[in-house]
Amino acid sequence: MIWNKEYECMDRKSLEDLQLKRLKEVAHRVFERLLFYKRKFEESHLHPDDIKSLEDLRKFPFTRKSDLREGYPFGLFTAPLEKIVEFHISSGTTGKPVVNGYTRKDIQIWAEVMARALSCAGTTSRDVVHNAYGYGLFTGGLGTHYGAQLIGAKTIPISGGQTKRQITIMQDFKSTVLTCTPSYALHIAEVAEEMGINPRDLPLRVGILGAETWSESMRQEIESRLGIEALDIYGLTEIIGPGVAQECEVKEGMHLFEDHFLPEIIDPKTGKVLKEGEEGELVLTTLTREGTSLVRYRTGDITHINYQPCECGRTLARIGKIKGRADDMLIIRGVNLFPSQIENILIQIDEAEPHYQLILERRKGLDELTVELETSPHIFFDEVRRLEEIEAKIKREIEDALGLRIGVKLVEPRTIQRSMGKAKRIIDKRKLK
Ligand code: DLL
Repeated sequence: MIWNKEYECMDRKSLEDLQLKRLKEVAHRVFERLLFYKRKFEESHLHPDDIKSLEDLRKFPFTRKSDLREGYPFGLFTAPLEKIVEFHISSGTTGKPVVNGYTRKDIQIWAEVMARALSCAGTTSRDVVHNAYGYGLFTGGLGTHYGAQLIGAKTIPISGGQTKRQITIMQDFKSTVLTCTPSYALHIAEVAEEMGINPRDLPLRVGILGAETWSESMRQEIESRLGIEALDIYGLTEIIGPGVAQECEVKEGMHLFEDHFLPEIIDPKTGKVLKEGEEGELVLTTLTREGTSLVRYRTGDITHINYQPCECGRTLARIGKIKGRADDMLIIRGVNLFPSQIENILIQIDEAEPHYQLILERRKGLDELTVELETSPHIFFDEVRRLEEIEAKIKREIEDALGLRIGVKLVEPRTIQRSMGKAKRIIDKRKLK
């Protein structure tokens, strides 16, 4: 179902005209309202009036996460504080958190893009949306909530946690759409099985899963265990939260709501804009936001873009599955590697569960990577020989695929901590020393 045909199926020329008009407005907005942008533009000898075409944006400087942190809490707001009606704050692992301030109009935009996202995954007013994204400062819960309300779907604002209760509520209220992180979806399946319930018998039909990287194999695992269609949703606090891009039933990338967010893919090293299809860092400019307008924000997320119209009828460009964050890329003895590449291999191994962590250590000056993962419950942990065989098999498969020597350690089922939100996959002990 297409929520807003006018904008989601626009011909490219009309869309580009609209983007250019909005881009000019936003460039003026940030220049006139923030000393930060005024200085930045002037240092590059640029003025908002220099934007005559969409390509002219390439001359403009980037905005980085560190800029937002320095502005904490209100320094980068592009609307007066009295117009702000809601804050969201991303926790961030280092330094100060990042804040987004929303005006009333921004909340309406958020509801609109999230209604599009939910509809893109087939949600209608007849659905019961089981919203297990965290409510609170995290954008997942409320963003999904606003979209579901706009559609008129029945929303269960359950948030994360108390998984057994979640399953009972799903059964009693006939939840049809599950919204949560992919790792939590898998945990729901696991807990249902422990309760003696076949997760495929739950009334769920589709999962709208995001907020962390997940592989194609993880999708297949979730789809077969829960008996649902699992679709990807992308977004980030700095731009709006979830609702920047959403996958449709064709499952060939996420439609990016380009009338609100203007994408570019750049080479993260040189900053040069790359061609359609080339892999690089996603850069976004907000075209309609009032509270926090951002020009050329470097998301740190690695993907590619495809401008070909989709079978589903939407003309909006699609971004590929997020491969990882530029700062998540591990470089181990010279080999570049994203955790999702390891996940893709692990999920295909029958003797192990897709619960894993990557432990990075430095031994005698060399970086060593150990993959810790749980055995399937049907493998007996006291069968030492069998465990060694499985470890060796996994080691071989990863080494063959990635050309990198690694360690593999099997751990007992349920020993790797489960997450209600984003899973923690990397434990970097090199930084702890
Ligand atoms: O995770 C917003 C969100 C909520 C998205 C619910 C989807 C669903 P932050 O906490 O600010 O916001 O984290 C943003 O998470 O820059 C990506 O690195 C990562 N991320 C978000 N969606 C995906 C996805 C929310 N579908 C950061 N695939 C982003 C991979 C994702 N990574």
